[in-house]
Amino acid sequence: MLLKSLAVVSALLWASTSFCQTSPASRTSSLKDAKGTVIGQVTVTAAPGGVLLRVEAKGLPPGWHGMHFHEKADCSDAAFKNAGTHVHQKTPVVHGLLNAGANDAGDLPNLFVASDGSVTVELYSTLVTLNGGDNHPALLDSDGSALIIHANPDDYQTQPIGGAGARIACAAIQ
Ligand SMILES: [Cu+2]
Repeated sequence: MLLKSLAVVSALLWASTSFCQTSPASRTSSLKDAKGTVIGQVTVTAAPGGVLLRVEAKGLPPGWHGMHFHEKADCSDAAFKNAGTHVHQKTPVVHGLLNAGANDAGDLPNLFVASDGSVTVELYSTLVTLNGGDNHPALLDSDGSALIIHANPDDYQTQPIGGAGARIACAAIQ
């Protein structure tokens, strides 16, 4: 009987603590192409030591594309130049996930779009945070940030953006 009551009490305690847990902070934004058409969705979720990024889109050119976090939550022009350069903390910015001296916080792995133009991916970056901390730049700083998809793949080495070319899709993270 005592054991049974203890089990009930611990079950109640477990239930109350799990109800008290808050879900992790996240932001979901529309992904737009150069014509301003919404072609998908980007979600960034705060994770211990970084962020989890989910990209879901349709209507992109098939194949490999560079993808980075850019400085500002501004996708207002067709070339997406208003989004600024990559998110960074140190200058000069050295780009490239395969570059030994890199300090480019906006760096991300390439995206592969299927032959039907669709893509769904989740990945993790330890180079930025959603809200700050860990001495890494915050995506949700005063002017926000943007996820930019480029026309070509990022070679992860050459400056300033690994040869990724034009900006073809943009999501304002704010
Ligand atoms: Cu970029």
